[in-house]
Amino acid sequence: MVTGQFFRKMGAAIAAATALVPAAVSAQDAAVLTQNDAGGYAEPGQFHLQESVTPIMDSIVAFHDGILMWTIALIVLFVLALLVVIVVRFNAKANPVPARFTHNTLIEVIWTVVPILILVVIAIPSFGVLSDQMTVPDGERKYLGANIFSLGEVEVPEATITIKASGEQWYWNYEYVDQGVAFDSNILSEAEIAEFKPGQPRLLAVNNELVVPVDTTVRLQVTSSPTGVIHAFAVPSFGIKVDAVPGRLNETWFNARETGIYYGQCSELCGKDHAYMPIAVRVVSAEEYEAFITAFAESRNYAEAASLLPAL
Ligand SMILES: [Cu+2]
Repeated sequence: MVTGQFFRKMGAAIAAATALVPAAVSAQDAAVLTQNDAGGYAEPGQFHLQESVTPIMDSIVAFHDGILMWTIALIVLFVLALLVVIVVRFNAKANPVPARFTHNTLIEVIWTVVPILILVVIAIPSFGVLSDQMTVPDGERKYLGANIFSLGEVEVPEATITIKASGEQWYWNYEYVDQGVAFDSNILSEAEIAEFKPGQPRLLAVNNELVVPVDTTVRLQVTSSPTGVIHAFAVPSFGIKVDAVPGRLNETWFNARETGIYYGQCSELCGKDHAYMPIAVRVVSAEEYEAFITAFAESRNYAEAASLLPAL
């Protein structure tokens, strides 16, 4: 759709214009960035959203760069113009005798109705993206993808893998539901990163990453330990964020198209170590995943199975 494309391009231009200050990236950071070149976490000094690797994040980026940035920019310009008019025409010198009226029915109706219309225009694609996130693909349903104005553009294959992420105090537990095997994922200290996973980002690197195959639809069930508290599972590059609630099984999905490690964080204030329970999802090739999951299901030993994957 031509208008959709135009709006998206202009929106991206506005977003880029706000990022005039270049990101200050030191040589050390640059090394880390190349290692994770798929953009699995926010870079130092970053503007704009993290790089997208899923259809859901594509639609979020399109929504943000398109209709949302346009709406915001036009409202800002309009308010600025009103302020300029007021300053120039209605200052004490230019307008010594002010008008005495206090009501104007027409203008009051307009400034009530127009914001409602703006919200409706924003809400329609927003709810489309939201329902996409919440509906696990069955192979039939169409998804919005990078062009949220042409409904039904992206096809997503049926979910073939089910993973249950459970928020614990304070780390994540992941279960490969089909195989019935689970493991804990804990944050690494800076010393541990230097020793075991050099180059991985501070406060985001974990000992055991969640391993998933590329180009595969993963059904993600999210919950919290029965005696625990509410957490939230969020991975920005995937465009997912779901509450992890004790006694409740929430569901979302992702289908990552690039290999790499994608980081996220608990996104519900959950207690003393809320900031120290990062999420790391390692997307590998189908063959690598097959070797990993077969070994893990057999040995029930994560470290042993993960040693089959290429070194990080
Ligand atoms: Cu938490």
